[in-house]
Amino acid sequence: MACLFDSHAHEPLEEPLEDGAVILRAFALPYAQSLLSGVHQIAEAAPFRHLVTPGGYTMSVAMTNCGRVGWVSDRRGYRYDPSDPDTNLAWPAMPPAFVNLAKQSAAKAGFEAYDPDACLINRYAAGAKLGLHQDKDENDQWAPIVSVSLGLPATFLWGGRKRADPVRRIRLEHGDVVVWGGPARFVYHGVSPLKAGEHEITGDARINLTFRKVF
Ligand code: MD3
Ligand code: FE
Repeated sequence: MACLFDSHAHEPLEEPLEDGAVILRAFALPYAQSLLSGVHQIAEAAPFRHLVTPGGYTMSVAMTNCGRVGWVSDRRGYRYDPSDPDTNLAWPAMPPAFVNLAKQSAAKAGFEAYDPDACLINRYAAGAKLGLHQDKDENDQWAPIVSVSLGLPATFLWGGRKRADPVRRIRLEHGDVVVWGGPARFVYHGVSPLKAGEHEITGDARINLTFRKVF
């Protein structure tokens, strides 16, 4: 019988990446169904949309949010907004399963009392990508960003503190959690164009949750 963890069989479940950053392989696996049903509920109230960058490009990744604030972008810039500009309603609350997983993951990585304000939900279809960037729109620059990968696997690009620093490629699979805090908070990172495929739970998509302490 195939082992649930086959794809990670030759890796430790906890991989330190650098000071402040750790991969928790398969840590979200037991919660995947519950997280995805949360995503579907959130998307009914706050539909996925392709945001426009300040430079005028439409992002290939579709996004929505839950929590006290949500990350949005338009021609005026990037910001955290307490309401969804598409509906003018408050973002849906973070489901308890989201909060619990974020807190547990942060604690495992050594960040106690994590209380995320926002969860940005990214949906990747085949070909969708995220160029190298830093996440700098949060006021708290020490609290970790907790990332949860669901569905199709992706190649995560992990660079350094400068854009020109060498980039490593890491495969992130269904259920993998990555915690980036403290000194690792401002590394450049991105996602290579998603390879087409079929996942038994998410179909043709990859879903990524990123929890953020904004205030
Ligand atoms: C390292 N998302 O939403 S998650 C993003 O897979 C984002 O959708 C990617 O980058 C995704 O901003 C990558 C891993 C991640 C997220 C945030 C980080 C790594 C990070 C912030 C600082 C350093
Ligand atoms: Fe990011």
